[in-house]
Amino acid sequence: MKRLLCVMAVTVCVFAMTAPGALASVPYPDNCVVVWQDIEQDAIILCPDCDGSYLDITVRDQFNVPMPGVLVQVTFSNVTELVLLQPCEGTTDIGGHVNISPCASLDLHPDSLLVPTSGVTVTCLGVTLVVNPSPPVDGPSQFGVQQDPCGPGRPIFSPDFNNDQCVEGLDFSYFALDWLSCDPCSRSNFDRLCPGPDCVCVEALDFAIFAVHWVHGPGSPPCP
Ligand SMILES: [Ca+2]
Ligand SMILES: [Ca+2]
Repeated sequence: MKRLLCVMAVTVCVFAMTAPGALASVPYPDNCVVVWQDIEQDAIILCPDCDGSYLDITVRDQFNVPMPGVLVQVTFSNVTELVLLQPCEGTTDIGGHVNISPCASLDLHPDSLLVPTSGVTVTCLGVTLVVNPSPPVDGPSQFGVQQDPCGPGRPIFSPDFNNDQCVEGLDFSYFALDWLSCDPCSRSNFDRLCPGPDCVCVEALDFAIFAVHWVHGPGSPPCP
């Protein structure tokens, strides 16, 4: 009997030691929400001032409980022209929520007239939450990420074409070179639209988006 009690006591101790680990919270992708916000027709627009498209992320565990204080990281792939100006990551708040706004420029050759595309992966505590996050359900959906005519992944636009981390005159010269051109995948076709009966893809609405970011750059004042 004494021996049986001893075995039971050891069993209880082992269970008590292992149970917390077994019940530890881990991010559970099916319970997480990751969507792009402030995008144009599924295309990502990134600015060196970090005020372009952003990822709206909520992390929940296997019990559907929000996970506060966990680091979420975003990585881009297959886009050598993208220059991230700081780590693309953030820590969730008490509700398990974080917005991550990539701060980035492009480093395009003047002759590279087409927008680059990229895959995007969001991870938390070593768990992949999602690959190629989508816009909100009621958001833009002109192109699916798999069948985007501009390439695999999502188009990555930036009004800072030349990676001097300032949206200024040289960028305007890139835009002016593309003005009234006819290619839906033009690096300057920020809204992805080619309105009207004629093929004009880079026009006033694209300039309006470009102008929003004029003289934007990191820091304050943003541009030297
Ligand atoms: Ca620039
Ligand atoms: Ca356009």
